[in-house]
Amino acid sequence: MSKEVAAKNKVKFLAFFPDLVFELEVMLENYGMPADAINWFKRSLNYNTPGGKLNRGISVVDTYVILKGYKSWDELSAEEFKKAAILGWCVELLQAYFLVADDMMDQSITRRGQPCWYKVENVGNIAINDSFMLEGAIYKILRKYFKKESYYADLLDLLHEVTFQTELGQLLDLITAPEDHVDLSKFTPAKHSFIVIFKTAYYSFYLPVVMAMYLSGITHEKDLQQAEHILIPLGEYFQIQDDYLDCFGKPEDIGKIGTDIQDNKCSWVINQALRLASPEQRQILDENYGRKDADKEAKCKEVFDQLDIAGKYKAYEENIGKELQKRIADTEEDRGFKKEVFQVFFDKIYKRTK
Ligand code: GPP
Ligand code: MG
Ligand code: MG
Ligand code: MG
Repeated sequence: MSKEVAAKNKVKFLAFFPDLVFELEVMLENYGMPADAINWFKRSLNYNTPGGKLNRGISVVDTYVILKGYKSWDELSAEEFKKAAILGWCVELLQAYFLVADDMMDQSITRRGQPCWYKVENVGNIAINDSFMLEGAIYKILRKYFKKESYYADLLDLLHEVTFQTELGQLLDLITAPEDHVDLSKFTPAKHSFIVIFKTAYYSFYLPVVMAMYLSGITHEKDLQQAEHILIPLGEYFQIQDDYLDCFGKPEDIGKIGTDIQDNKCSWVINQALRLASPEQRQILDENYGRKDADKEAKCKEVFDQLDIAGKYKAYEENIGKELQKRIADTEEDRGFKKEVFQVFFDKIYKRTK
């Protein structure tokens, strides 16, 4: 897909969001909510949902188009676009819910080039309830538009399962990174792998594709398994990029300021460093990692540079790229599934810098 077509699709997808905000506004009016509360919710929806790359949401529509054998979004009927776009926005609402809460847990400062929602004046801890309501919005919308569909229960089950998986990943991410006690020997590649697959891969990669599969009726058990076989390692790679960019990316590219070193996170970067460090370098990491101190953070980055973690990352990226391409090539298409679904995802994220 050309950049121009992708940009045009993004505009079309974005233009649908205000309709959903309006639907939600009417629902709150029907509960008798006062105007200031409705406005608060609208502001939270608009601040937290549409500002990112929208890859996850748009990929529901892209995947549906490919599975139906259409050449472009132009072949979608109005009804088809609406259904796919609603599911796409449900993924974006799920993401908004996670990010509002994650930024509080990670004590982050900025997100998508603006202050994190809890950092906005007069928001603070109300952001906890706002995050719950972003999640609740998903189910209000699905109830309105999908209740009569044969796959409604499957959709709900999928969302609940994937949400729980994400929470499991988040739990392990958090308890592996205690604020007051740094113990780098608790980090292992296996733990890292579990964290990133559960906190990111399921909701970001597996969820949007399976939603589009339900919508298009291509739901053979073997195809769901193929989706998992490729999308989970693809999502693991995506979160490893996120870990790498947290340390080595530019804030103006990634729209956020990295916090992983100061937050004592079991990230891909520190796991590589622990594998390669000399006893002296290990001691520097033990004494400086996971401390709320910019100078100590810089000392860790010096060790990462000495160990050429950036070079190790480039090598990892080449290898995983080849492995994923092989898995995509091996995808069976006999039941109507299309390997292009995976290829489009791969092309969007391979060697990303933001
Ligand atoms: C991203 O990890 C993980 C999530 C967004 C899942 C949060 C799950 C919850 C149940 C709240 P991250 O902290 O590395 O993301 P970022 O770098 O964008 O802050
Ligand atoms: Mg986090
Ligand atoms: Mg975070
Ligand atoms: Mg991160």
